[in-house]
Amino acid sequence: MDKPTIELFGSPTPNVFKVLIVLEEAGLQYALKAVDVWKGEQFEDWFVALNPNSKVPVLMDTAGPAGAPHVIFESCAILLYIAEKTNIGIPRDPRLRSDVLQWMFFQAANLGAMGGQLNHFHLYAPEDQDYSRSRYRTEMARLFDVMERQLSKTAYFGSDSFSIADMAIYPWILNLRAKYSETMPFIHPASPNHGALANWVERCAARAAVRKAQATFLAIKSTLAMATAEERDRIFGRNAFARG
Ligand SMILES: N[C@@H](CCC(=O)N[C@@H](CS)C(=O)NCC(=O)O)C(=O)O
Repeated sequence: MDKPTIELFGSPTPNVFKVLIVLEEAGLQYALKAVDVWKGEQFEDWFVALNPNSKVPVLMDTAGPAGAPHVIFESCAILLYIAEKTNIGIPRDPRLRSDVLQWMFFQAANLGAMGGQLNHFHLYAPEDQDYSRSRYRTEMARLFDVMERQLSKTAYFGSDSFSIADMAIYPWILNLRAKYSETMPFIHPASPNHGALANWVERCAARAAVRKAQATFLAIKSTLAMATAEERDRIFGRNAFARG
C-alpha cells in the first residue's frame, strides 16, 4: 500500500476525534502521530513550526492544493479542508452550506470554548471554584437547550444530512457525557429535556465511519494520569508558568 499523504498529529481529545471522523467519512488513508501534550511536545520547535498556537490537532497533507504540501491547525478548519477536498460532509446548496458552517462555528466558539473551561474548573483547578463552576455549568445547560431546539427542527445540525457541523459537535457531547452524566442531569443521555439531542447522538453513533474513528481515538494513549505537578502547571500556564 502507498504511504498515506495525510498525517494527523493528535492526542486523545475531542478536537482530534472530530478530524478522525472526517478522515474516516472521506475514506482517506492517514498516519496518526501521537503528540504528548502533558509532556509538552506541543511547545517543541518542530511542533510550533506546524502550529504556532501549540495545540493539537494538526493535519499535514503532502498532496495539498496544486500538489504541494499543506499544513492546517484548528480542528474546524481541518474539517472544512477535508470536506472541500473530498466533497463530503458539506452541502453544495449555498443556503444549506451556510447553515452547516454556522453550526460548525457555533461549536468552535461556544461548545468547545465553554466545554474547555467547564472541564478546567471542574477537573483541574484547585478547589474553591464555585463561581466559575456555576458559570460554566449554567452556560453549558443553555447550550444544550440551544442544540435541543435546533434538533427538534432538523435531523442534523444545519441540515437533514450528517455534515462537518455534526462531526464537530458529536465528540464534545460524548466527552461531556463521559465526565458529567452523573453530576449534571442536563448532560445525562436520558435527560427528559434533551430527547432530540439523544436521538441525534444515536444516529451519529450508528455510522460505520464514526465507529471506526472512535475505535482509533480510544486507542490513543493518554499520559494525564502520569502528569507531574509541573507538567500540569505548564499546560495550564499557572504557578511558575503564569505570565500575569
Ligand atoms: N480550537 C482548537 C483547540 C485545540 C485544543 O485546545 N487542543 C488541546 C487538546 S483538546 C491542546 O492541544 N492542548 C494543549 C495545550 O493547551 O497546551 C481546535 O479546535 O483545534
